[in-house]
Amino acid sequence: MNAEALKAAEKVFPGGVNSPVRAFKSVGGSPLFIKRASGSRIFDVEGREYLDYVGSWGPMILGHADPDVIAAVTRTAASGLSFGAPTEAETELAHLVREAFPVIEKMRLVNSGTEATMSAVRLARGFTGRPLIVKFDGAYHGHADSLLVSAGSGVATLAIPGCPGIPESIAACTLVLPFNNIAALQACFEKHAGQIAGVIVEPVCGNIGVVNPADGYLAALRKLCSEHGALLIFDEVMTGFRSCFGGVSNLTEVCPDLTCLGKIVGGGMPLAIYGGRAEIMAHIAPDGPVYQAGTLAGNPVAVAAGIATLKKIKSQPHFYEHLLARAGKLEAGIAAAAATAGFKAVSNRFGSMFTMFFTDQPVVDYATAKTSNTALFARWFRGMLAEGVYLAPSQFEAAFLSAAHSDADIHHTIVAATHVFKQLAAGK
Ligand code: HOZ
Repeated sequence: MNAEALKAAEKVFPGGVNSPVRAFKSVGGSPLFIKRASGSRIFDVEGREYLDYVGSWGPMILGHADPDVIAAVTRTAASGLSFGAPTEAETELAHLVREAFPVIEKMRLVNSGTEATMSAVRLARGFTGRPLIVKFDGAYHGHADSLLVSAGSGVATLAIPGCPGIPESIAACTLVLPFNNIAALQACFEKHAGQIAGVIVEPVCGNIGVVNPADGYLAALRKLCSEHGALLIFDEVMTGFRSCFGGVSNLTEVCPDLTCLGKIVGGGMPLAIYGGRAEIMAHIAPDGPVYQAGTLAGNPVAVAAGIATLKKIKSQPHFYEHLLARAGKLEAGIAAAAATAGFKAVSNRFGSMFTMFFTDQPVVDYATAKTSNTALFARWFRGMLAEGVYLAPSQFEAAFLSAAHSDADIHHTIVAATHVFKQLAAGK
């Protein structure tokens, strides 16, 4: 049983989980303990089947246990799990990534999104010789000290006001600004002239729920960074390969100096990437003095999963057309179900990821995301779970669609949503 599995886990793990977002703290109940997954479905230890819109928090764009990815991983694992030495497969993956992200001329493979963003920030400081970093309110770039200030994701979900353990001297080097507010950034650059090393941004926010940039916002960020000699860092860990074979930089033609990738690029294995202009990457050791390393970096099994995933996407010319069409249908169907039952809700979508907020105002930043009725979200989450639909257990996250979600899955989800909203409206 999930409740018993949680009790056992609580004896050995804080909160019974190995990442806080997995606990059902803000929605109530016991987290599902997963036994296996296949395609669009996950199966828990009670033998219940769920339509999964968490997708391991984003990586599983092909669906779970995709046969081609599993074959590549199995084949590669049989030849050895880790060498701590370069392989040709790493270069193959890098070429696929460069093809998708022309802004990444050179890159470094790491193990997690946290490592990628932490290293990109260090590189920005090392390259510019400046101390300050700008991030946006509610943005979550992993859990490195300098990026955990005013963070989203689990920090927002658990309403943790400030994280003990981060020295004030480090937090003070991170300046936090509202997203979608170019005047605030302009003023910040003027106030801290010559001190800002870089601006790190999720070009589409994912960790306060999905929030899209206003028209022209990213271009204005680019312009200000260039004018003030600061690097622009796109954290595309969530958005990379979510809407096209590339990321927000491809769709907007706004070129960041550095880009961070994770999730899909590792096909469900621990792999992430940071990279960008060759001139900047030349500062990374051993070419330059900015140090960053990893025993398992470029792990062959993770690289194999990444290559298999990207190649499979690439081999299907209409992959994103189909995926985005289904995502649009799902989003519209759920929004209509909420409206028909009389709930005020706002739905934000980027490609195949989206979030519904229970509020009557446009959600454009963290402040407006927080106007959502999180108690209602929790009831909606529990209702959907009872219907066999597994959503992220937090208002401040996204739902992810995979290529394995069929039209029948979408239909089933909309029917479930209609039923749940009707029950909620009836006060059940
Ligand atoms: N970026 C994910 C949350 N939005 C990470 C999942 C985790 O923290 O476990």
